[in-house]
Amino acid sequence: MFRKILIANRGEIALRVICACKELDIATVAVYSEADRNALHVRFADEAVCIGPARSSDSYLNIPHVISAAEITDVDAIHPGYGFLSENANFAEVCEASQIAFIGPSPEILRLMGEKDHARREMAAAGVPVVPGSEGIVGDAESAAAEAGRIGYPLIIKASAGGGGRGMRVVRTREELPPLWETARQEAQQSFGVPDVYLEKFLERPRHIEFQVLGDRYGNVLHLGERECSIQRRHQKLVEESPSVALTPERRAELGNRVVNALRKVGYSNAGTVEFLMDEDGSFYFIEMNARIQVEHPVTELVTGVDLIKSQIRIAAGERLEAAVGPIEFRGHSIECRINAEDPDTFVPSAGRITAFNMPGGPGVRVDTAAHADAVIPPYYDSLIAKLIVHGRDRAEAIARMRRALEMFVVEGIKTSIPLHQRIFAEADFEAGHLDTHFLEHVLPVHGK
Ligand code: MV4
Repeated sequence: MFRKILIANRGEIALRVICACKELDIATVAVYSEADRNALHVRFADEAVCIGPARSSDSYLNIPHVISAAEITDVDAIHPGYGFLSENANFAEVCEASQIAFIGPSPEILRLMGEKDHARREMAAAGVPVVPGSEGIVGDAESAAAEAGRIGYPLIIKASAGGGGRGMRVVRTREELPPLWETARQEAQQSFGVPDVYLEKFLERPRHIEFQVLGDRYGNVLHLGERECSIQRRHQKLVEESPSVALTPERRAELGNRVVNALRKVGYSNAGTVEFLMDEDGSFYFIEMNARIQVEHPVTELVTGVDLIKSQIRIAAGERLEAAVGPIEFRGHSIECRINAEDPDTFVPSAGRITAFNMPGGPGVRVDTAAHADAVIPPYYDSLIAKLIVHGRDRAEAIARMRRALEMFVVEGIKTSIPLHQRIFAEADFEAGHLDTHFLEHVLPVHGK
């Protein structure tokens, strides 16, 4: 097992990784930017190294600075958390070259999954249903038109290097294709440095459902069920739950098996998430794979009993899957609300000092956060300040717990999304499980777009 791990991240996920290390009796090194000197991940790590100015590109994204911190503290592994360097194949390669274990998939897998058209082709070849679309990237306007004619309208143009919605364009008619194909390529070039785009049939009102997977370094892979993440705005998820009300046990087993078999074929190791869209008619289509631990991993932890971060660490240290994961027991229902430091009506980020802070507790409630009374939320990073996660014997109990926990969650001094979550949990459609990716626009018209 590792002796010492550097956590190349900040906020709640850095603290979450520190929790796992403490339970495994592994020493921890925090890295921090000048804006995070007084952050809790710095306080609770055994050692801490400042890696640069507030801006992410000067600190948390600066590979030489992170590797230097790892070298001088003599760690044997780095946990990248999510975001920042977590899916950066070059970073994983530099870690390997420096004889530091990267707690995540291999650089080859990171590269494959980072090129969405390649991931799509690989998963289709391995028996996972994908959205009907183009064979790889479409390199010129003529082949785009030909492919589009074959796929039919509406369709969606996606950047191969994209993710999180950037570089996407919905095309409704033949006439719209040439200009939108051009702007999508320009946006892809600007955002990712690569102009490559591909085409998919556009699904109008899909659900977003993803499978959590774990693989070891010996070819073993398992899945830990799904998460329903349909409630999102501008590709930022707001509420996630497990299990999804849209899946029967048979369907879950069938899709889960396909996912596991495909990832065995590609040699996937460590934690990952396979994203699907579910059509109105119940069909499932793979869209992309996230080769990292995700923000919403706690809902899977609460319904399976598995500690995903400890599993990641054990797998990276060379343990076999069964030992690394431990017993799995699917039980009850879990829901997470992402509490953001932002105006609940306009979604404008709200940085500043937290003057009062009360976290809910009691049966079935978990809060993952690095926020506290008197903490200053800097304006430089993601606005997520806490994850409120509940567990209940069934969905109704989980919803009741979330409602009372939201009521008992007090954050003063900055604006938060708590009031928005309270409106979501008051909706009849939410209670009935009638969800799709347009839920927010239709249920809360002011919050559309
Ligand atoms: C789609 C889709 C419909 N059809 N792909 C959004 C984030 C990225 N992971 C994939 N996304 C989507 N992919 C096909 N073939 C719908 C979404 C989508 C979406 C698209 C445009 C505007 C808002 C959206 C909200 C959620 C999902």
